[in-house]
Amino acid sequence: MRLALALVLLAAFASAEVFFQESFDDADWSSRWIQSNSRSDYGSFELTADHGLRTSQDYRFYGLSAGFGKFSNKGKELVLQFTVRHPQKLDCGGGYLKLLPSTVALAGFNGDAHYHVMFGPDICGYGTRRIHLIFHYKGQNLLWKKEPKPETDELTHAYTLHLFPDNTYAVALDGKTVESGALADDWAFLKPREIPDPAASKPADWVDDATIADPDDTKPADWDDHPAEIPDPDAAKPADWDDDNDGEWEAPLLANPEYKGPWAPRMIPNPAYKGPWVHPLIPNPDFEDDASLAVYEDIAAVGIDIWQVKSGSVFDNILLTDDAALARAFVDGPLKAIQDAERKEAEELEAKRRKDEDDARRKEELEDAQRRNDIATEEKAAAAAAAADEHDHDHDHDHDHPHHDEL
Ligand SMILES: [Ca+2]
Repeated sequence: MRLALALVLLAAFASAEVFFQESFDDADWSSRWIQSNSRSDYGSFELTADHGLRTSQDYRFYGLSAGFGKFSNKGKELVLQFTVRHPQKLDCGGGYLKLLPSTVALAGFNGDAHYHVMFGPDICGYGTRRIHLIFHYKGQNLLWKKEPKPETDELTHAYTLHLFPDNTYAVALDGKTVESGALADDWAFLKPREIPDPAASKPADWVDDATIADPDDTKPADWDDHPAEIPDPDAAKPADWDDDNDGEWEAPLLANPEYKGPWAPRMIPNPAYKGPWVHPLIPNPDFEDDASLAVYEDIAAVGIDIWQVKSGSVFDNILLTDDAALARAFVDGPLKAIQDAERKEAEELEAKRRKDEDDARRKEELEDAQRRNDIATEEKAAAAAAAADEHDHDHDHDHDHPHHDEL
């Protein structure tokens, strides 16, 4: 059915160019993907029952990639979309893809390999929860200045990167744009257009003070008439105070409510102040404009290069195309169906969990009641036995000490 849908979509978007598409729905997927041998202890991927690619071992690096005929996104839109699901409640691990050039030998693909773009969610504890979007540019991997949050629930989510030929971009999560803008604004592709003029410096006589003491303000003559502290008027000399031994009695001091504090002249705006000094800018002689940011002449493979603490993440529905409508059609159609099915499954699991819990509690209550019943029965039996024993004892007593009338 999915294949039929894919064909319908392809027919509807006949002009679309699909550079790579992978849904792991046929048995040949493993012939298309190359397991890296860069490490000997890579975690292995396995297919899920519903045909997704799942990480299957905890505390492992994963290195897998698939090549395709190389293409350039120069002058075209480029859309990279894929789904990833973390049903294991991912504590720490990557869920992103990389676009690779043909110069990377896929059999040795690893974290050091050159890549064009890295895109997708990255989660580690509560500290790292971001959608990564890294572009390689002139020898550097540029980190995104923005850090939009990924989904951290257990549903399948679609991450979509949309690059436009006018050096703008948009990133969507389940079809909803989470960030967009100019590449030059959100990554440090270009050097700043302007720099502070190195020939300019703050004049030595620049006035930094916005306010000054009012020279016309003078201290009132009676300002100091009220000291900070005064003797407590309510204090009385103790009756047993001995001036000879204790010295002359003085009342303890209190804060004086009349005291006005140290005098300071009022402040007024400084007529000489011209505002903070601003370093004048000049055009940056090192600035080089570039009309083709994030343009890659040789896009030839998609790679999964991640670390996972708790495995179970499922990658699927990878699409690399120049037609956003094709990506959109997946998000609006199949993705909604996938998520609905997963919500239903989660609800059923939850209902089953509750039922199992109820059953277990009821069983325990029954067993508890049975135990109490058994104990009561045992106690009753023991009491009866004790009573009988007492009775026997009485008889014994009778035998040992015959009644007087028997004597
Ligand atoms: Ca699939």
